[in-house]
Amino acid sequence: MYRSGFIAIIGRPNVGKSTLLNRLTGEKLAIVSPKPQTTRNRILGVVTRPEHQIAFLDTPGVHKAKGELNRLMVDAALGAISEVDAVLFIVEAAARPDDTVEIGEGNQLILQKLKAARKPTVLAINKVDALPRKPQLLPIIDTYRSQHPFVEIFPISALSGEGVAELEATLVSLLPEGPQLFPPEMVTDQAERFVVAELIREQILHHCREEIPYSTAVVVDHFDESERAPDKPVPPGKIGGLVRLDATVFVERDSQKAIVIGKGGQMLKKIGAASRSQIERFLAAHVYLSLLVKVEKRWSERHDALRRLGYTPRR
Ligand SMILES: Nc1nc2c(ncn2[C@@H]2O[C@H](COP(=O)(O)OP(=O)(O)OP(=O)(O)O)[C@@H](O)[C@H]2O)c(=O)[nH]1
Ligand SMILES: [Mg+2]
Repeated sequence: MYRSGFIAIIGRPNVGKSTLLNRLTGEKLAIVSPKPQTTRNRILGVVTRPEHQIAFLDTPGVHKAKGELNRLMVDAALGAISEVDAVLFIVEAAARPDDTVEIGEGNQLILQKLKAARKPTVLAINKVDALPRKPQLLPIIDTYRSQHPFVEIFPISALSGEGVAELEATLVSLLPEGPQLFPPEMVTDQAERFVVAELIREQILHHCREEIPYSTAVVVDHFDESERAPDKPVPPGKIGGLVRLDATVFVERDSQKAIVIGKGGQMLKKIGAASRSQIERFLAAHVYLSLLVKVEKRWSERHDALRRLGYTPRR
């Protein structure tokens, strides 16, 4: 019996949702960073096995949204719950010195939505590798078990892969019987252009601090693949042809533009070099990358700008 269906990955910012999506699919589909609110769109990741196909939806972290971009992000995440066959709720195995567990506002909101949705839900407690003592898991499990009738609760590490296969097996059991929904070789529906913009944004997240990550958007203006190797797919690890890219980094204020460019252009140079090597690996091609920084005042608050920058709902 073949099973297939959609599963939404929901949780607070920074709990490791995108890391898990990448682990499950074996591909880097979603960017990851130690800073919260990294993911801004729903990201499809399809896992195809001989007995099943799971279409995972990675979502932005659920938080108390201030501002329009953040409101769209939280809507995209919570809205996904009603569109899927089952939900994977992720929390972090954060231990406090006295072993007490605080659920927190974001998780309370998610629990509320889960109750209303009545979808089969599995809870994964992620980052167990970072937990100093395993017994610290027990109060976390007990606390969440008392909050919701979860199908099952799994301690996992998206980083090391611990517990992920068992988690997948349980998730499959929640899907209906049915045929493949996507061609088996299809891992995502993201356009290369979008992934490239995300890879650049990931490097900005890694190189810049404070408000810069939250005020930055990236758009690829030109994607010229006329010199790309015609014999795609290029063998793994090999690189073929050249892709020329022009991208714009949008920030909200002149002061932010100065920081992203840096003294004598040093910061932008670093961001560009790091982005280029990531993009080369992703496209399996040599990349010529030209980066421009522009101020777009209050883009994260304005609907016209949000639409142009790709932050209105895609599905
Ligand atoms: N130690 C440890 N760190 C992890 C694990 N999973 C993710 N992380 C780290 O946690 C941070 C956040 O990971 P992401 O995958 O970006 O988290 P997210 O839930 O997608 O975050 P948002 O997109 O902001 O909602 C990164 O620094 C990851 O490397 C894990 O299992 N163990
Ligand atoms: Mg994410």
